[in-house]
Amino acid sequence: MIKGFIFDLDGVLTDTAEYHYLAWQELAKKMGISIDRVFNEQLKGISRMDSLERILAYGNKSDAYTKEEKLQLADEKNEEYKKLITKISPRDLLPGIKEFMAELKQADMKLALASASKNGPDILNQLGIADLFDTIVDPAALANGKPDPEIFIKGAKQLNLTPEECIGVEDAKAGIDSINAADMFSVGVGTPESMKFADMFVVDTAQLNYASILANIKD
Ligand code: B16
Ligand code: MG
Repeated sequence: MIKGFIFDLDGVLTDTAEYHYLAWQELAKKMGISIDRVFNEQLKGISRMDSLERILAYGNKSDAYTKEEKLQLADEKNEEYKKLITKISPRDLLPGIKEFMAELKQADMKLALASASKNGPDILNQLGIADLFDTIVDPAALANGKPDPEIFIKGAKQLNLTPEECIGVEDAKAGIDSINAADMFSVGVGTPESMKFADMFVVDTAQLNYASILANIKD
C-alpha cells in the first residue's frame, strides 16, 4: 500500500536548472571554458562537485586546479547561484504542482524531498511548500549521489516507510535509475526517450495526478 511520495526538486517542483546554468556559465567563462544549454542537460541531478568536474573535463582542464581550488570554485558558483535564487517565489512552482501536492495531502500521503541540492530547504521555503514536507534527505550526508539508490532509500527510511510503500518522482535519467534501484515505483517527468526506464511518465508536471498514478501501480 502506497503511503508516501519522495520528490526530486529541480525539474519536478520548480525549474532551477536555468539558474544553475547561468551561475556555471559565468564560472566556466572565468576558467576559459564555454558551455551551452545542451551541455547543461548533463548537469541535471548531478551534485555540485560532480558538475564542476564535468565542466573541467569538457574544457580539458581536469588537472588544472588543486582539490582546494576546486572547492573554492564550487563555492564561487554557489554564491552566484544563491544570488539568482533569491527571486524564487510561489509563482515559480511548476504547473500543477500546487494542486498535486494538495491531492497527496488530502490522501494522507507522507512527503519527502530527495534532491541533490544543498539549497533544497531554502528553495522549498521560498516556494511556500516547506510545511508540506515531513522530511528532507541531507545530500551532504550521502556516500553516493544519484543514480545510486541511497538518497531514495534514506527518504523512505526518514518517513518510517519501506521503499515499496513509496513513489519517487524525478525528471533526470540518473534520478529514475536511483528510484528503480531503490525498488520504488518511479514516476518520470520528461520525454518518452529520456523517461524510458520510468515505471510511468508524464510529459508535463501539469499531468501529475494521484489517482492515475495509483491506477498505473495496480496495472
Ligand atoms: P546545489 P535535483 C540538482 O537538483 C540539480 O539538478 C543539479 O544541477 C545541481 O548541481 C544539484 O542539484 C546540486 O545543487 O549546488 O544547489 O547543491 O534535480 O537533485 O533537485
Ligand atoms: Mg531534477
